[in-house]
Formats: sequence, structure tokens, C-alpha cells
Amino acid sequence: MLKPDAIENGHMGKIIDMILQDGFAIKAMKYTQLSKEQASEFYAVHKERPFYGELVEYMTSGPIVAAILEKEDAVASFRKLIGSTDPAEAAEGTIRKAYAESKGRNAVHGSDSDENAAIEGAFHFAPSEIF
Ligand code: 3AN
Repeated sequence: MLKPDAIENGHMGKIIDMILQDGFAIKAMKYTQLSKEQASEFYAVHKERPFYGELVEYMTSGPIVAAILEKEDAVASFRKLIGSTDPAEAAEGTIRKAYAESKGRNAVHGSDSDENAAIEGAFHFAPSEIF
């Protein structure tokens, strides 16, 4: 997902370009805004963390872009491209180094395992929307 700060700050096109330049293929893509119910469900794994309420509030604050991406070793490769959760720790050349504002407003989300990528892909897209 491209998060609300990335859209708000006008970085949508540049981030999608970085993703394509890095060799990812787009299998599905959608410009949308999450409801409170959707964001709460999407981030349910973080329910016990102190920032959960803030995270749900923030992720529903504006439009996002959801996408399913394909590449060899996609999860690890994408996490390398997006960089550390905290932009202060993100490596040069990563999306978060270039565009994230903070640990919460950090421009992009990437799935952390193949299993979660499948769950999160199905969360955003019907089979007929995946190419
Ligand atoms: P990542 O997105 O790098 O996998 P996680 O899984 O540790 O990071 O955190 C999930 C999401 O929760 C992050 N994308 C981030 O936006 C938010 N988050 C993590 N830590 C904090 C924090 N200390 N304060 C606010 N939001 C946070």
C-alpha cells in the first residue's frame, strides 16, 4: 500500500515508478480509502501495540493505493526497496528514506511474509481484479 502521507505529499507517481524500476510487475492496483472497519481488520495483528488506534486513525485519514506486486523473492525484495520502518534508519535509495515522514507516516506498507501477502492481497482484491 501507498499510505495517505505519500498520496497527500504528491509522491504517488514517483513511488510507483521506483517500484517498476526495481523490477516489480503490477498484478492489481486500486486507488481507494479504507473504512475504520477495514483498517482495523487489516492491522488486527497490531491490536495490542500502543500505536494501534493512531495507526487505524491515520490509515483511514485519506486515500491510499493498494497493489499486488510480483517479482522473484518479492517479499524480501520489496522490504529492501521500502527500507526500515523508521525513516531515520532507512538506507539511502529506499522509498522510506526518500519519502517517509516518520515511523507512522512512512509512505508505504509491504507484506512481511508470503502467507501475509496472500491474505493482504485477498483483502484488497477480488480474483477478477488480479491480472
Ligand atoms: P513495517 O511496516 O515496516 O512492517 P511494523 O510491522 O513494525 O512495520 O509496523 C506496522 C505499521 O505500524 C508500520 N507500517 C507503521 O506505520 C506503524 N508503526 C510502527 N511503529 C510505530 C510507532 N512507533 N508509532 C506509530 N506507528 C508505528
